[in-house]
This record gives sequence, C-alpha cells and structure tokens, in this order.
Amino acid sequence: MASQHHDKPLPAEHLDLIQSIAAIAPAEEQDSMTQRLRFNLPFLRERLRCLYGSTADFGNWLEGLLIDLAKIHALRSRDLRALDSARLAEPGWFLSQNMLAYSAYVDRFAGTLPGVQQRIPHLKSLGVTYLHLLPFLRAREHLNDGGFAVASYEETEPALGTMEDLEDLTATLRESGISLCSDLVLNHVADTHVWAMAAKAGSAKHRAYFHCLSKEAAEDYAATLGEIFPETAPGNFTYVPEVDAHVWTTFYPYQWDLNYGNREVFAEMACILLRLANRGIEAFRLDSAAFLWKRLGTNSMNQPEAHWILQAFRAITDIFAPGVLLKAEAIVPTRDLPPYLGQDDALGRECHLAYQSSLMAAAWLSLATENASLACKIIADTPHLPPRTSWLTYVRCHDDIGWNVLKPEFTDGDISALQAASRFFAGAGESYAEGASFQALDPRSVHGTNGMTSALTGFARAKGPEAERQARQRMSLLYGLVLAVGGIPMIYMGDETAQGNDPTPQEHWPAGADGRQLHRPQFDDRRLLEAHSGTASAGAAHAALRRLIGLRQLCPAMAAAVPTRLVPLENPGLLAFMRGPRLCCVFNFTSAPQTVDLNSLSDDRRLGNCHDLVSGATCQATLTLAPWDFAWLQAAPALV
Ligand code: OTU
Repeated sequence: MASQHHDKPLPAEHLDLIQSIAAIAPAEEQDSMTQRLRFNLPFLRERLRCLYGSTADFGNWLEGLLIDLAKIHALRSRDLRALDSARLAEPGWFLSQNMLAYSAYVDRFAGTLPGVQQRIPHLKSLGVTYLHLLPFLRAREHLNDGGFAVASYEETEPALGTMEDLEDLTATLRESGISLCSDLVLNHVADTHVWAMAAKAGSAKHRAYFHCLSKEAAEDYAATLGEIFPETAPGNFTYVPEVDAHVWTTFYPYQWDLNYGNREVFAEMACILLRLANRGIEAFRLDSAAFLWKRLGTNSMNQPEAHWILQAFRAITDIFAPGVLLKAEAIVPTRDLPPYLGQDDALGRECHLAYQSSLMAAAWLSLATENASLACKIIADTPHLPPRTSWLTYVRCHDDIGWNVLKPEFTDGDISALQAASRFFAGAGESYAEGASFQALDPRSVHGTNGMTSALTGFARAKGPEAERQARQRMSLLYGLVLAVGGIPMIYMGDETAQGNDPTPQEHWPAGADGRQLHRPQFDDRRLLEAHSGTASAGAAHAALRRLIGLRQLCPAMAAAVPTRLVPLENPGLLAFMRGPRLCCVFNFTSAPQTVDLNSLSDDRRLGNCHDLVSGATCQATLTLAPWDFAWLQAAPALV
C-alpha cells in the first residue's frame, strides 16, 4: 500500500462518513481504520464515481457499500487483523528474494484441502512461501473449466472439504510462513450460479448482472473480439432461451461474463472478496482481469474502466483487508501489462502482482528457435516495477503457453517464428519436445501449447543419459531465468521432480477437459520419493532446482525491488541482464557452446573479474557457456 499519509483536508461530509464507517470496526482498530479510510476513500470514491456516478443516489449507494464492507471487516479474526497491521508496517513484505510461489490443484496435489496440510513439509523443503491452489470453491457440476465456472463463492467444492477446512488450512499455512493464494473468478460465473439461475427464472435484477444482447448487438461486438477457445468454444456469445438473449460468454458457454457496468455486480464481488479474505486467503489471483469491461469496436480487453474496477478493489482491500495481495491474471502483450501494477495517478493503487506472461512465452520461443532476441526485447521494453509491486515469473502454469501475447511484437505480421515454435513443442520433426498445440487444429494458426515443462524440454523423448542431461539443462535454464529476472518465481506442481505429462488416456480425462489436461496430472509421489533418494532423473532435477532456489535466497540482488536492466549482446542466442550494479545473469538458449566477453557486460568492466554463483567458478575476461547453460555472475567486490 502506498504510504498512509494524506495530503489535503477532506470535506466535512466525508469526515462524517469516515467516522461512521470507522465506528463499525473493532475498537482497537478504529484509529487505523480511520487512517486507511482517510487515505483511500477519496480515491475509491473518485474511481467508483467514474464508473457508476451518473446516478443521483451514488453517494447513498457508496455509503451502503462501505457499511456492508465494514461489517464484513468487523468479522475479520484478530489474527488476520494482526497480520494486516504487520503488513501495513512492512508493505514490501512480498518483495524479498525469499518469496517463492507454487501452484497446484487441490485434488491432484493432495486430494483435499485437509490433505494439503500434509504437503506443507514438501513445500517448506522447496522454500515455498506462497501457495496458489487452483479453484476450490463449489464449481458447476459436470463441465466447469477446471473449477473456473464458479457456482458458489460461499461454499467450497464438497469433495475437497469445507469452509472450515479452508480456514484451518490457511491458519496452518500462515503458521508455516506460507500465504495462500486463491483464484477470484470475478469476470464470470457458472450458468448454475444463483444469479444466472435467477436471471433464467425471470429476475430483471439478475438479468442485468450479465450482458444479455440481441443477436445484432452481439454481432456488432463480436466483429472486433478475439477468441479464447476457437476450437472448443468458438465465439463470445451464447444464445440462452430462458433469457431470450445472446449472453456474453468469453470463455465456455456455461461461463457467463458479469456486467461490471452494473454497480450491483461490483458491490457483490467486493463483498465476496472480503468474505473470502476473512477465511485467511492472503492473495487473490484476479482471473481474466483484462476482460472486465466491454467496449464496442474494441477487443474488450485492457479497457481503462477495467483498471478502475481493479483500483477500486485495491482501495477496498487496502481499507478492509490491508494484508491481502491482489494479483492480475492478465495474459496480455507486454505493452498492456504495466498498467495492471498501477501507473500515473494510480501508482501503487492497482494490483501488487501481475503475471509476466509475455516473458514466459518468449523464453519458450527462445528455446525453440535458439534465438533470444524477443525475450531480450521484452525485458528491455518492460518498465521498472513500481514501488511495492512485483511480477509473478513462471515457466509453466495450469494453462497453455499463450503465443497470442507475442503476436504484437511481430510488427511486420510475420508470426512464422511462433508457428515454428508451436509445431516444435508439438513434437514436429526432430524436436525433443512432447507437447501439443492448443486451440489450433489448423497448422497455419497459432494459439497455445500444452505440456509439462519436463515434456516440452525433452525428458519424455530423451534416449539415454546424455539426452536426459540436456533436457534437465534446458529445464534448469528456464527456471534459472524465472528465478533471477526479478519478481516472485513460481514452481508449477510436478516441475520439482521433472514430472511428465498426464499419462491418463484422453478418453479417461475429466468430463469436458480440454487439451490443457495434458499438463494437469496427479502429483507423482513415486518421483518425489525418488527425488529424496537422489536417484534417477527426479533426483537430479529436484536437486538442481532446490540448489538454484537456495542460491537465490542468499542473493539480495535477486529481490524484486532491485532493477533488472537488459545487457544487449551481439550474439542472438544469448540473453543477459543486470540485477543491480554487480550481478549479471547470462543465459545460452542455443545447443552450442557460446563465449561471452565479460568486459562487454558492463560499461565499467567490473564484471571482467567475477564469480559465477551457479557453477561456483571464478571467471576472468571471458566466459564460455555450455549448451543451454547459464551463469549468475557476481562482480568481485570493488577494490577500495
Ligand atoms: C484463465 O485463463 C484461467 O487461467 C483459465 O484456466 C480459465 O480457463 C480462464 O481464465 C477462464 O476462467 O487469458 O485471463 O488460454 O490461458 O483463458 C484469462 C486459456 C485467460 C487461458 C486463458 C486465461
């Protein structure tokens, strides 16, 4: 949260409102609540007025919302309110080089929410401090997009446990130094959610929670929209007889986009967020954040109003749950990413975190093409992080590698490199990869790639120890990048033992599962046992990753707030960047050894004599990186 001082006097009616809202808080917190309201309420009011202020009763509506939110805050446990206070005192708590994320499905990782408690030793052994559990709220029955079609925000998925189990889990995780991150699927609800059911039953109030359009209006919008699932769910609208309208469904037909032009939708979701925060959730992954505001004639992504909505949610959490982080899940081109971390008059007032999705895709492209130029460009084009914000850096997640985020980088429209990468990772020709293209049955189109890191880097197809060593090196290269580039690096479940694709035959996949099931396997405990015994590939991969994590923890220059600056190199197969003045990270994305003139890495030649944290070697004048190898070069201490 930005510093809590406020710089100008407030009108009397605002002070009265602040006083009445603060009076709802527990007595011991009323002073702090007053401070938080004084700092955040003017901004919150301004953003909500921009969105909803056209009605005469806006002021009464806002007061009613604040009272509802304050009542939810008043139910927040003493433990969580103590956490809020601690984080108000240390707003940069999530920027340290010790922060490490892990992402997993509850059922595949641990069976149930209580089962996750048994996995805490494993998470601690990796150094995990932030656990993203994929959707665990009650989802639409049968088809539900892996839980992203939420049927109830007030209940957990019964097979995973109860809300009490969730509270127990967050408390145990917190005691273990691990913050639970949960998806907040705020762009859409399942068509079996009570709001959709009420709309289908004739409720005009709830019909207005959605975008229910005429065929003509839907066609007008559709003219400029993209498609998320062109093969499995083409289009963005679904005709629903019960409402006799074309409902906006960006994703699957059973996922109805919410209409944030309706202030009641905002108010409902704000209360849902805070109630879930009261269960001990410490970070919210704001799913599909880019899609929140629709505008005719545009792709209805990244609209200014979408950012105002996120900024309003941030102001609300800064007031009523200041210990909570907001993470934007906006899988969008590089140029559209920085605003999600707050810019200009919203600096420090939007999300704390955002997925660095274009760097993730560019790293995979670099591996396929043995050319790191685009990854270099993305690092060069990514502005320094605003204060107290961070990237979520990752190799893989539960979704596909979305190549679309890179298309705008090819200003000449020639996306043949992306097509080649998509084919490469689908295993074409001599490729070492064993993935699959996603939503792109037409080989000329390119959309996404599915597959576990291990399968995409060559473990599955490796014939013999040398091929497997190379696969492990490629995996290490990618994790060496996301661990060093700056942000909170994330391990996707199974990568810690180089676990492969889901071996389940497609005919036995969960109902409605799409191609992303390929990288959504059950956690392989046998490989974990192997890893702990140090034998075979699981052990080597596990040891390599844990070693890099340990090295990063010892390196303050790896903290998110330390600037990342590209070091341009002639060699297109190499990627290099500085982390602060004395650490230079260099990556070889090619299958051949590459030599680097160390004096070319810094203007003052201070890296001419350095120490590679990864290999332990001392390097002078030149560095030769083996195929797919990398180095984290620490300049020798300046001679005084
Ligand atoms: C997000 O997805 C989730 O991560 C996906 O698992 C869900 O299917 C989807 O929303 C709907 O809830 O761009 O910002 O390409 O990478 O849809 C939304 C498929 C997203 C996902 C993409 C992503």
